[in-house]
Amino acid sequence: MKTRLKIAIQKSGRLSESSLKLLKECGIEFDNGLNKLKAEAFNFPLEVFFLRDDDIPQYVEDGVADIGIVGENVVLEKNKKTKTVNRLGFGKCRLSIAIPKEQKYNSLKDFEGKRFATSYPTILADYLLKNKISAEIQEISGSVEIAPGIGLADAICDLVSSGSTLFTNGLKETDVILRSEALLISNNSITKEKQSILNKLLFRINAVRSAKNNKYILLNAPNNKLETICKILPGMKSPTILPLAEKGWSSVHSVVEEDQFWEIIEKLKTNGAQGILVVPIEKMIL
Ligand code: PRT
Ligand code: ZN
Repeated sequence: MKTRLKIAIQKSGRLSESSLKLLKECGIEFDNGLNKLKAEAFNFPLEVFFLRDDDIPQYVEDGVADIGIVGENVVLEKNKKTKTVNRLGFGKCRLSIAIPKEQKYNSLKDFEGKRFATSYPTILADYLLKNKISAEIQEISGSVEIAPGIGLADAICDLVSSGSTLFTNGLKETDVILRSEALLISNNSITKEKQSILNKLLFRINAVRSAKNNKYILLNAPNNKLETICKILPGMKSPTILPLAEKGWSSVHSVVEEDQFWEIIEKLKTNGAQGILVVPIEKMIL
């Protein structure tokens, strides 16, 4: 039987859509009909398991799945023996401490002897220990944000993304314990054959992710400005320069990183670039 790499992804939740999208962008096709527990890819040696995110680290440690996509917060909380292969850049959030907004706050010392409610007792206990604070931790599995209001705790430790859950529950963030994103984790001892499938998958993931962080840019420039313009453009190697039909002008093609994008465009304009076109890149092989 052909070897397949087994990947665990979240069945339904905040990471599901982006995990499926990533596999799709890697050109991997499978049937993910509702209520399916697993699916075999048609065009890549991959088998996909749809699981609860909390179970993924354990399944990967046990080798039931070879790899998995799961939040760093879950990986650290479960503390299983797995390795992180790649950071995936989605599912970003922070694990923070929050208290009722009317309460004064000076420093972590204010939490000495206080009661916390959290779904992340391991990470929180570790953080408090490192900061030499002794406090009581009450583990609860959901709706942590209501704990101070019902007198269950003085503070909470929970995931935050926009902050609106804290806000609507009259809480304010005091300390960020962890900044988390989705990780690709792997079993500690996968076979050579599976490792080579994983390498192929990683190659595709990296191509997809670099493409997302970069844009293809085309512009026209007078030849006497080419030198300055080429200095502004970082490019993968050096920009491509093609003569235009109009004498004394060239077309310049290059790749720019998303986070430097606006700064570069402004500089290009002030240095004589015209007709600037910016195009998304689908895949980028470095
Ligand atoms: O059913 P299953 O166990 O698989 O899913 P789940 O309900 O345990 O997890 P899910 O789908 O809620 O989250 C999956 C992962 O998404 C988490 O482990 C994080 O890695 C990541 N993630 C990113 C988040 C958030 N952002 C997030 N905002 N997980 C949860 N939240 C919750 C948070 O707990 C709080 O209730 O959203 C609320 C806060 O959001 P804001 O925008 O109001 O601040
Ligand atoms: Zn969960």
